[in-house]
Amino acid sequence: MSKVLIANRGEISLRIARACRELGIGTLAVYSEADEQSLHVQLADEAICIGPPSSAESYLRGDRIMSAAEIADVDAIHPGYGFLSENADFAEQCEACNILFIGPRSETIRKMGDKALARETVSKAGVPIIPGSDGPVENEKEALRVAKKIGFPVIIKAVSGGGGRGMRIAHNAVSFTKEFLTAKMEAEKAFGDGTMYVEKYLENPRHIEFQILADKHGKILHLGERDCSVQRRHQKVVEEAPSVVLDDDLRAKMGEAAVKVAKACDYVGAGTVEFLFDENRNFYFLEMNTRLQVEHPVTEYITGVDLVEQQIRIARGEAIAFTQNDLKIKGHAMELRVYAEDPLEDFMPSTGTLEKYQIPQGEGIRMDNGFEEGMEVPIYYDPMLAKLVTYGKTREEAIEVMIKAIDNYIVEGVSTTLAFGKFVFQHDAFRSGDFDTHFVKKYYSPDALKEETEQEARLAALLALKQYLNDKEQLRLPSN
Ligand code: MV4
Repeated sequence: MSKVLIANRGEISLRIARACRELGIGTLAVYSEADEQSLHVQLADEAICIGPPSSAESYLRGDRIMSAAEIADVDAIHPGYGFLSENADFAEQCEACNILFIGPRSETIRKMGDKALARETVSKAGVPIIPGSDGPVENEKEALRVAKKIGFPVIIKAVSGGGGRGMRIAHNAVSFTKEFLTAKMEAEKAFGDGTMYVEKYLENPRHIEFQILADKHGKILHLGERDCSVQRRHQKVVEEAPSVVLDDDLRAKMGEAAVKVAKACDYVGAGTVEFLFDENRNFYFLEMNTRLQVEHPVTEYITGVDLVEQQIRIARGEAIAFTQNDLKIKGHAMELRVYAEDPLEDFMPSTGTLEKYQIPQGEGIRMDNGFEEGMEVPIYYDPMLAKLVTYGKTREEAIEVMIKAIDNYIVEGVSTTLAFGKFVFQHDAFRSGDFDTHFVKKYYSPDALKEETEQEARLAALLALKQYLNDKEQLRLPSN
């Protein structure tokens, strides 16, 4: 493998380019007209413009990306996350053109992309799934029959959904049909596919996902879990590894289940098996993500494994060079996704110029960042600025490093979610580990954030005053 096309932008594009460089592999960046000045274009060895700013006309255009791959004569394409990363047709085109797709085979992506088929596959492999319909339901009548059988509340999901879109909860038979038809209509509009299935609704689950790696020689390993329970409207906010709720025994059991899932779909590469985890410590398969995830750095911190390097080695046919037993979880890592959004204005995207942009650095801090001072935050894409990742020997230490790092992260010109992140890390429920997927809804409000920020400002003013008075004393300045 001598040249890789990176079919992405932002921080993940930089992350992949660095891994390629370390392995002595050349890189080709692709970019939209809005990204001409961006860091991912500057860092790559070569770059090709693939279209106008909108994703639909650039980063989502498999045909244009394939043309760039042919022109520059690359050996492989790394899709990153989002965009074409879970597009089975694109992976299939790569296969047909003899370009390595750095990810699983197209059949695997297709199978796991159909959420009902994924459930069936996983269940056959002996991994627990949430009680629900056997495959998709024909219509609202059949769906209601299933709902009555498994008992309310139930959740209605789209077979082509995932990540929370096209989902509806029904609490009783009276509201069921309306919710079902609304969800179906939304799914038709969003995915062009209104095929639905039904599951028992778990009320207060935690979201725990396992990282797996599988090579082309049949070896499959898991790299422990990430707890991604803190999210806001299906958008992850904070991720950590390991989870406070698992012990070694349960970690081994869930890890084994994740490996079974990977085996059941002939997985190759890096993947993630998502589970819901309930109050009775039961776990259930939710979905499999057939890509590198945004939050992969927390796993890298606690295992010492470079996941992008492993993806590349696996794609070029190497066997994984370590065993399950070699993998030891050490310390604790936290990730905060920093978005250009205003937490006081319902997380409205905030675009503009980064008038000031100073990122924190130091022991136990990793910044996966895509921006520099003076750059514009474009309106066309996901507003994530960076991932702030911290490490400590203990969870408490990782949190302390995180809070200091947030304080040393200076952004002016656009609003960010940094203060919201600090709110999470300072919250008793988060610190005690007693939280679930409803954390943000339960505890966050703009007023709570304002209150905390004001309290901190008062404290800072008091400290400054005290310092001033001390200094005055020591300097023996005349007091008038
Ligand atoms: C669920 C659920 C409760 N019960 N399924 C949301 C995203 C999509 N991947 C699946 N999701 C859920 N499915 C059953 N049977 C609750 C959620 C859910 C959730 C899951 C993980 C992380 C955050 C979440 C927030 C709200 C709902």
